Amino acid sequence: MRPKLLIGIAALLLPGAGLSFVNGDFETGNFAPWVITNTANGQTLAQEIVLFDIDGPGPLGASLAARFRVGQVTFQSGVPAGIELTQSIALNAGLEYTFDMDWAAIRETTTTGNAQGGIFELIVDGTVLATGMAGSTSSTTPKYGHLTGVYTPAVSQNYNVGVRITRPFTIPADLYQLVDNFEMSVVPEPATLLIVGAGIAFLAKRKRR
Ligand SMILES: [Ca+2]
Repeated sequence: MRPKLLIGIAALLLPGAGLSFVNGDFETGNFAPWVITNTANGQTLAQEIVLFDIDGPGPLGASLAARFRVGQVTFQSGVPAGIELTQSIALNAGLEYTFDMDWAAIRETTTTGNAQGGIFELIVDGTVLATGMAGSTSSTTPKYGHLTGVYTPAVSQNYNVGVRITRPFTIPADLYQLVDNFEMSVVPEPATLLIVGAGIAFLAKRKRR
């Protein structure tokens, strides 16, 4: 067998290599299998799937996205609070995973900027891989962003992967945070590829005899 073919087969056979988010683009129209949990002193006054252009002037068009209104339950100066939106994904030790997602913050009608439209953190079991901050956000100054983060688990097990959305204030009337397009890719280690590749080559050789 040719080496390129071997590597291709090895990538397919590696456990977890083909896994990704389920309903990472929210096109089912509901949240399953995502789990929404409040952070300490955090809450959301909305959790819904709506049609939204997640990158505004960017190349993406409108599609279904997850929409929230997050913030503190009780005002606490300078302590961000809100929710975590995660799902359980099996990750394998030693493989390098890249996670991607899009976020936006917008006020529906209020033209006055809210000081912090939303803080978006890409998380794996609470570990922050990347952070995006909307900053001042109004109906005329919506904010858009993309997060990319890399994670290499030490242990093969299920991890809660997703986004933490918080604000250091209580929740104003019409300020929304939106997320969409959660994606995951994995780069198998060359050493692992070699071992799996050698195994396939060995089996292929035996079969020919
Ligand atoms: Ca979508």
